[in-house]
Amino acid sequence: MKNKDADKRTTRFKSLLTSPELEFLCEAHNGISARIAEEAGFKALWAGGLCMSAQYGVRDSNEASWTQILEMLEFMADAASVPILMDGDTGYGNFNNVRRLVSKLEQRSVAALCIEDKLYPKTNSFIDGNKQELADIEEFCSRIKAGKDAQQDDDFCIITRVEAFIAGWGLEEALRRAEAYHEAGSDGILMHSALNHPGEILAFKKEWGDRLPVVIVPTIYYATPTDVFRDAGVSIAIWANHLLRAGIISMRECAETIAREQNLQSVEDRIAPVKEIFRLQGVSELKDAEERYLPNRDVAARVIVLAASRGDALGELTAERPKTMVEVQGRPLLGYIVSAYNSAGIKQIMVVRGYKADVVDLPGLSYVDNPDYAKTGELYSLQCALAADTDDDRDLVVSFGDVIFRRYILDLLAEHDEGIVIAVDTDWKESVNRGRSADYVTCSEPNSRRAFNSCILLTAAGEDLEESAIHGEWMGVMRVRADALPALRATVDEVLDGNGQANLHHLLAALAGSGEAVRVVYTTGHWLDVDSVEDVISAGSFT
Ligand code: SPV
Ligand code: MG
Repeated sequence: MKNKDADKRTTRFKSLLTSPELEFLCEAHNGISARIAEEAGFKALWAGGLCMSAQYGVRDSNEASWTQILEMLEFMADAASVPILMDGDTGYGNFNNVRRLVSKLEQRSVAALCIEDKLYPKTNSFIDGNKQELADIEEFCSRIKAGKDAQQDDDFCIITRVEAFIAGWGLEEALRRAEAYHEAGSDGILMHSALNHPGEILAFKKEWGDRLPVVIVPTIYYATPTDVFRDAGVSIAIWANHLLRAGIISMRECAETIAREQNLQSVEDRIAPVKEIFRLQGVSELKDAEERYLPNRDVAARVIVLAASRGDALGELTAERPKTMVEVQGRPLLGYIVSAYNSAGIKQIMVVRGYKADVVDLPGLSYVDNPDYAKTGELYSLQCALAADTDDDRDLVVSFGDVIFRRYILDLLAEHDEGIVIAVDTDWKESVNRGRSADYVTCSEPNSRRAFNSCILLTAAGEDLEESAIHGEWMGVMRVRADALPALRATVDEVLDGNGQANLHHLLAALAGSGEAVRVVYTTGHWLDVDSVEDVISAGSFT
């Protein structure tokens, strides 16, 4: 269950503040630093004005607007699950600005706010601190009261920061202010000091006792052993700027090195791998979510293109190259095939090569060779590819290196849910008339208007079907859904076992015969099987 009360970030922050233990907050200034600090084990984060403005490249003088800071806080609260204490500077104005700020922080799951008793626009405490003017106590108390009244969640905390020591006032002023803020409803006092020892802080704590939890920022008195704070009963110590300072050194070193060396070799091992960025961004969660939410057919399929044969009928045209590399208008057939797939969003294409394998070398494809191409048929090439590509989580499209087709045919195949879907051309008579061998099919129903909406299944396939039994010609494109891949693999092996020279129509026939539903999508034209020199010429007008 999300958002259980005890689990709320406000509640978690409040219990850190009020626990008797000394707790630590680490600075973070954007989403990725928030995640890094959380992973390092910090139970809460400090969104400090100094680092938040520095990451925008501006001064800690309210140059970044409060909404710009808020925008970044939203990313931080999304990136980390631990509570965040926002350094709200002076509250960006008077009581009215503070109450609006509190409600916006609550809306963005920021657990707590710290405001300091100075005037807007503020300056960082370490820049001429003793020239800084403090707020009127009564007016500042109205900021605290309005903030506390505005909060919806009882556990939202407002920490009040006393700048008396910074501005050069003494212990008495520090105590007077802290007590006034206590009475105004503050949940804790952040007592700041710019000395290089904890003298002011310890003196305050001694007088203050446990009236409210005390928070400190030991940036300048960094050398003080932490046990000193623990023994004094401090509630929270904030490491306020250390991730940004670490980043500055690392980034500068890296930038200077690669600017000087003009290559990346000497830095590569000293910087986080890109995979680490992905991990911090939570890329794996997105992958899981895609599996849960995206319909399978939207996951781009992978492709096997069978292109091992020479294409003897093309004569001289294939003396130096296989048919798939024969050029039409200056571009090989394979190029057109790849374009059709790419435009359907499919990039993972494996090509089975055989004849003149080394000539088949278009970039961006993967290749597997069928060294026995001269003695084997199409199905053996498919088996070679299936052995090399075992990624059966994704649908597979199989087609030929000499068949070009319009991209919409791929979309048609993807529309259906059956395990195997094939595109069948109803204009098969042309092939019969030309006496060319083709992969004819018989289906559960011939094409007709009535067939438009029915589920047509393949019942037989072959090159020598009786004309009276032919309903169409397979276009040489088939889509196999991931869950049908085991059946496909088994049938490929089985058919090849009986016939090493089997072609794909043998596979189709075996699948249909085995009861595997092979869905037929009827269509007409918009594809070309390049078998002859005339076909190459036609291909010129097709494209
Ligand atoms: C900050 O981190 O922005 C602080 C602490 O306010 S200090 O920089 O010490 O003022
Ligand atoms: Mg600050």
